[in-house]
Amino acid sequence: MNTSEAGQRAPLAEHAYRIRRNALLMGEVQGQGYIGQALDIADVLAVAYFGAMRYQPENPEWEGRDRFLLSNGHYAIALYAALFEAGFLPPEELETYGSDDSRLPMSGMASYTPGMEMSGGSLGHGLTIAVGRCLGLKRKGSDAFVYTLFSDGELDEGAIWEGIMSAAHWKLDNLIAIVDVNNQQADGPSTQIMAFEPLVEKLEAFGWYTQRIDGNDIDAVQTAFDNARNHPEPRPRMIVCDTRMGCGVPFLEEREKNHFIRVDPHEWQLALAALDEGRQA
Ligand SMILES: Cc1ncc(C[n+]2csc(CCOP(=O)(O)OP(=O)(O)O)c2C)c(N)n1
Ligand SMILES: [Mg+2]
Repeated sequence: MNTSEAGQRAPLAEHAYRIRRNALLMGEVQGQGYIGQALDIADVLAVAYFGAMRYQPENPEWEGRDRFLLSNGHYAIALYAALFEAGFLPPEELETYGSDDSRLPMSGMASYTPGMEMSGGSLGHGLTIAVGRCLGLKRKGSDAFVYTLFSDGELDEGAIWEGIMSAAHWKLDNLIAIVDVNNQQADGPSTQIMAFEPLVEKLEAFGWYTQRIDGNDIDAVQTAFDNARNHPEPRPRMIVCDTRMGCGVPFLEEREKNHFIRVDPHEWQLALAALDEGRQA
């Protein structure tokens, strides 16, 4: 959590609502964006930024910070939405999303955006980069955690499994990885493209302390993050999050989808209204 804002934080669900809202506002600017993914991962990001991580938004490179590595670069819109909510970016910059010279390119670039720890785009690299960061932090005697988010489609990448093996080999208890199992990827449902189940058993067999939760149940997410941080064994920690693309906007959640959810120009405002309705419910 932001170490410079003592004690008065909005409830996690309110942060998740605002992260979803920020993502929809950015999506509306460009008329597109990976909005289904931003809506599905908002609860995880709310807990990461408001219930788990240490950081100083005015000093993004603060040495004592926990690191958040976004492996799936196409989720950048989701991370930007969280970085706005966490105070790394001023609200007026939302409308620059995806435009020339913006600090918010469609795919995450570490050198452009405060709080963005790695450049994404080519999938499958976040976990091994996180392993290197964890080793480096341990060597420096730091007690910071490295969080990395990757997606179920990335389980098809060999480098992910090298990361899984090497993190366990080096007993990286400062690594907390989150995999977003929305059962979607570019070519169809993830489980049909490349079978990865039973995922928990596989990860445990590789040596990871593994939890599987409903990634849209914010209390369950908070408990899993707490367990991951406090687990006593010298093992890396994985949180497998089952999520629903479009979560928070019922008509998008129900829409037939395949990696990309189609949103017509007039529907962005409808989506914002539907999100507001859910907030009041
Ligand atoms: C190495 C690599 N291969 C292919 C792509 C093209 N690509 C972009 S997103 C994506 C789907 C990845 O799966 P996932 O993130 O689970 O999809 P989503 O849940 O967002 O639908 C693919 C194949 C890429 N960016 N990098
Ligand atoms: Mg997916």
